[in-house]
Amino acid sequence: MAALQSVVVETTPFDDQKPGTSGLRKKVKVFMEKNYTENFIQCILDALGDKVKGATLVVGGDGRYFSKPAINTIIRIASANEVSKLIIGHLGIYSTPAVSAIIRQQKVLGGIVLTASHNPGGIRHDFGIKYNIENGGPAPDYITDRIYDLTRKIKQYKITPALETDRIIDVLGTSKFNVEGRDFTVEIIDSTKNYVNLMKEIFDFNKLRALIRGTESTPPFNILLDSMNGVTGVYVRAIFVDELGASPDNNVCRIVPLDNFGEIHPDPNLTYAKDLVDKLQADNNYDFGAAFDGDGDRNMILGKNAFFVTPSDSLAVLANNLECIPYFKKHGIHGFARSMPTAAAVDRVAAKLGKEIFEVPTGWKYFGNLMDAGRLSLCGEESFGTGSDHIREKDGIWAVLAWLSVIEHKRMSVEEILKEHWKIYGRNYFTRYDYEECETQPANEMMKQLEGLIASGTLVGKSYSAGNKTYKVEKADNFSYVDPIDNSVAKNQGIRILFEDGSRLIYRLSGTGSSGATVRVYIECYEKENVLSDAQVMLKPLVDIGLQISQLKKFTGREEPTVIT
Ligand code: G16
Repeated sequence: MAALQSVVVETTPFDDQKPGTSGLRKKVKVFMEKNYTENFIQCILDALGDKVKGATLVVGGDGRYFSKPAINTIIRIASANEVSKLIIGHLGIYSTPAVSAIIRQQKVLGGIVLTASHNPGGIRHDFGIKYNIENGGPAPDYITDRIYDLTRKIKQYKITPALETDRIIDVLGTSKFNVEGRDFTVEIIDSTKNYVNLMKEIFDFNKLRALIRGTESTPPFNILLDSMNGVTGVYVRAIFVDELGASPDNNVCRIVPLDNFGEIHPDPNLTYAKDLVDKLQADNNYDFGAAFDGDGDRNMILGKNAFFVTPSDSLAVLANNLECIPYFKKHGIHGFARSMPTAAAVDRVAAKLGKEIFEVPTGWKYFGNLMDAGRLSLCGEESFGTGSDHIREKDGIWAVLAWLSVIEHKRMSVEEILKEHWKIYGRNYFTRYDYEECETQPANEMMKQLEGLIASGTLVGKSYSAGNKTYKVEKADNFSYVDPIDNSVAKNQGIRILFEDGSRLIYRLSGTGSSGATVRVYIECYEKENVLSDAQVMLKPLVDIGLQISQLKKFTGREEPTVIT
């Protein structure tokens, strides 16, 4: 085989390649700009230093528009940078949790994940690239900071232009190349096999099959899973239809991954997964519903008649019932964790069970060290993320299997399980207001104004009233976190206004958007006895106070949020 030659291409830096909460996310047309994708890929490899030489990396993503050209670029650049092997999901498809799983199973250096997660896809919408490290989790801040630094200085990238990539990801199998005398291998593998095996090890599939199919003495438990045209479709088919006997006609929907997600917003919340909500409300034969996002790490859980489980409650309920899942019987239950804006329901479970509880900044990457140190078994975020230490990403399919295991074990409906939980622990009412695509400058000014209020010290001790409620501020700060394992510090992770009765108001700017600013306001209160009220009604006074303190309407010009969760 004649050796292929690599070349060095001169380039200039882009000033907007700072990775956000989970990787670099931009409009497709930005990634299409000359050298934009090439620069970023080269900087990821440079950030890894010498370790990249001779290394194996995993590549895959949610299959959104621009995935194929991006994979071809990665193949050519990796080969020129002395990577020895790429393991790529068939057709470029790999859910984010499945990438995490295969990185761990194959014990490789890391992976490049091509996704903008829950952001819309297609030529007019978003693309994204992120790097996951050898534990299978998103790169920590020190690596993404290094990548960003490099993107601001890059002068050249290396590439093997003659390496034939056309249709390479369409066919399972191994291709070998000689690049300047070195062996370079591309292996295209089935994207589901390893992940399905992992789920079989974690859960009792026989019990779950009996739940879904029914038995002589129990009727089928009727589920409806909505993949929202995202990547989970292939996993839903492999696990729920092929393994657990769910009906491909009645129990699953939108399971063919589309590169534009069928022009929907693949974000599993009450606004963007309204189709599923409507279906469950219209047909009370369904006992359970769940939706997933584009790359399969987020989940939304619904009960009969679309009874909504907040992600914060979902985490707490799972924490309280983990022992019915074989994986936790085998590995034990260590600590729990949640991101700072996530309601504190799981903290109460941790206290009762005598487990450690951690509060980390928003971003799954902050859970990784705790898991690697054996101090964290289960964690979650209000942003529809739930997962465990089986991998280092949140995992939508896992969350549904976990919920079905709890239901199978308790023989109760979703609503009954929640009501029982609130009776024992009280209820952390929670809602999140999103103001999407605001202008960046006024949104920044609003945050600055809040910073100023905190710095002035005038908030603490002040009382605010709305409706028939009065709340007194106990503490106000900009959240900062010291990682208990490596002592790294993450500052400015969200404005917190904490009230004497435990209620909280949190303000953050989203780190996952591709343009403009999305303001998120998180509102939480706790009730010991009054647990069956409507969350929006309960939280209305605090919402009004939150809008008053932030002057959100004045700064953003928005009368109403885009999404209420
Ligand atoms: C990403 C991270 C999550 C995080 C979320 C926050 O989610 O993986 O850990 O909670 O971003 O988003 P934002 O900064 O917009 O509030 P994903 O699903 O987009 O990868």
